[in-house]
Amino acid sequence: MLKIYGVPISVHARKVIVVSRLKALPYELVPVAPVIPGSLPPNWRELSPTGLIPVMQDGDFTLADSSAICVYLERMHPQPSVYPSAPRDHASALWLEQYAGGTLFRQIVHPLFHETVVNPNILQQPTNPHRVDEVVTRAMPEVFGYLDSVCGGAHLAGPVLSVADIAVASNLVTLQYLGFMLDRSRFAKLAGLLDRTIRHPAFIEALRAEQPAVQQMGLRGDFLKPVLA
Ligand SMILES: N[C@@H](CCC(=O)N[C@@H](CS)C(=O)NCC(=O)O)C(=O)O
Repeated sequence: MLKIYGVPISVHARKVIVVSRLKALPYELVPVAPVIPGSLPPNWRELSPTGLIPVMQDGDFTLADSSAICVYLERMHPQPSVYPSAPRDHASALWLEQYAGGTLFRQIVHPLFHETVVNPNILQQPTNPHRVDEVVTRAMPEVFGYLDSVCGGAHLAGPVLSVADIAVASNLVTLQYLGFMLDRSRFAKLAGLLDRTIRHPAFIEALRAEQPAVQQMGLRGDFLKPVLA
């Protein structure tokens, strides 16, 4: 059975979890939260050279990057596919997955998670309101505006759900857990994409399974009530 090291509320771990569920691959989730040093297994640096989650083990094969893991799962279990086959759709899916993990995560979700959860609850340091304000007023409009502009059809890249939709939605879910709700009137197409993506049965299962962790961490899971009802 696949082993996935990480925590389900992690943007990148969730991407891998949703892809595994979509492909009906059983997995064992081994809880590791890099921001909580006590949660790291003794061989953590061997498993994850970057120290980041997720890490996947398939027998004696280990991978420590969510994009590489999703490609591996796709090659090992091609159906249902999460990578479009048409060249432009395929390239767009890779680009938007990268944009989600790079720009959307690094400029928005990561700093807000650190300011509002890690600093006050784990490091016992105050939240920096200026940094939060900077993210909300500068980065968010630009990044959400771009993503909204590329939401042309039902999915971000090609005719069916792809890794790009999953990557973007995973970021938006964690962001909303932090209480930063997507402005649904300003970014209506992006909101529609989020709604469609998280209503995929594999995404719903993943979200349902992570709710105990959401509650335990005191995060805001109320926006998912209609989806999980
Ligand atoms: N490129 C990596 C990024 C992984 C990543 O940034 N993971 C975050 C959680 S979503 C993490 O481990 N953060 C811990 C930290 O920043 O110390 C991937 O896609 O797997």
